[in-house]
Amino acid sequence: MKSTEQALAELGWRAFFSEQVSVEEALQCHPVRVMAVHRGKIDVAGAGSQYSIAPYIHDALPTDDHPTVGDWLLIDKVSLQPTRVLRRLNLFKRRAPADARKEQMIAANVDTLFIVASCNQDFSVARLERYLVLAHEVGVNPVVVLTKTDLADAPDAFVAAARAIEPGLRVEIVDGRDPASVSCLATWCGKGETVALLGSSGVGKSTLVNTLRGSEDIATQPIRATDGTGRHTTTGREMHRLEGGGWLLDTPGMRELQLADAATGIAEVFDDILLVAQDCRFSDCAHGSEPGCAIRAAISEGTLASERVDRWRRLAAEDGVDAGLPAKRRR
Ligand SMILES: Nc1nc2c(ncn2[C@@H]2O[C@H](COP(=O)(O)OP(=O)(O)OP(=O)(O)O)[C@@H](O)[C@H]2O)c(=O)[nH]1
Ligand SMILES: [Mg+2]
Ligand SMILES: [Zn+2]
Repeated sequence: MKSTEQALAELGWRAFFSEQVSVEEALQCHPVRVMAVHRGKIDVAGAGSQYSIAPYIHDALPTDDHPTVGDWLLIDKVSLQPTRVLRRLNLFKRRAPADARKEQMIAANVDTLFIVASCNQDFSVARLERYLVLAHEVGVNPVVVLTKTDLADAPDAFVAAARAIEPGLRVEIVDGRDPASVSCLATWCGKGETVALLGSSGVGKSTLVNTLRGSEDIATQPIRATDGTGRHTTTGREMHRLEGGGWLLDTPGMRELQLADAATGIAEVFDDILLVAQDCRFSDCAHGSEPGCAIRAAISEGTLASERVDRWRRLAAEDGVDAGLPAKRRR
């Protein structure tokens, strides 16, 4: 029989979480991980137990502390009410599509992010960059997973376009329906590891989860023939267990990923541009018509791609950070 510690470790429990629980608290409460958030209930799993709690219990928690998928909650052993959400290793969030002033939590306590995109007309470098910015902002290791290699005439072109975004970026290309093809992803899915899948609708996130689990449990749906977009088949965020003990967090395809407070992530993904901008004559250069602009010079010399600079400026403007540069010391 599994010990409680073993069972928790398989759910992703580690020192970072246990260190947050005092001895008295450990006597009164037990930890559970949030497996899924539905409209009417939250599914949780603990050592040897799986159950749902009603969302009304949210009231018992401070507002900032609402649980999201991947969170660890402490549950009072007697009342079976959650007492608090444990501090997170990391938290994915975005601006809510309906209200830009609000943030929406996507997932917590993730070890690896699979950024899923497909090798068809839906492929977009700008979108991949957005997800990469998010991964860097959150501090989670990203892996770009390009699906539908079987449908592409020149799959290598998609891989090259993805690799060009960032030196050293991990890019895997798969037929998401083929177990042998997706086996390259198993390295990130070890016991107790949590992998979140993000990407547009129809790119094949749920298909990957099904294939990696060797089951057909999760609903998938063909994309629209007209424009290659998905049908928003998955509607909730949910963790799925792999036989080897890892966890895949499937999410609904996003129409748009509006970043929230992503200045750090933007600076990391576009560090090549920021490095060049340090040579602009003016520290507040907007890289428009200022004299001595190193960005414009690099574009005309062909060392920076103007499309990439445009995409950087768009993201930076959207994020509300100065598209110029933090002030630096000049000689
Ligand atoms: N040919 C081919 N089809 C694929 C591949 N991966 C996924 N598909 C198909 O693409 C369609 C969409 O796949 P889903 O897994 O539903 O996509 P999703 O990303 O989960 O979409 P949402 O749940 O709407 O976000 C399905 O018909 C899959 O069979 C692949 O590698 N090759
Ligand atoms: Mg899906
Ligand atoms: Zn400039």
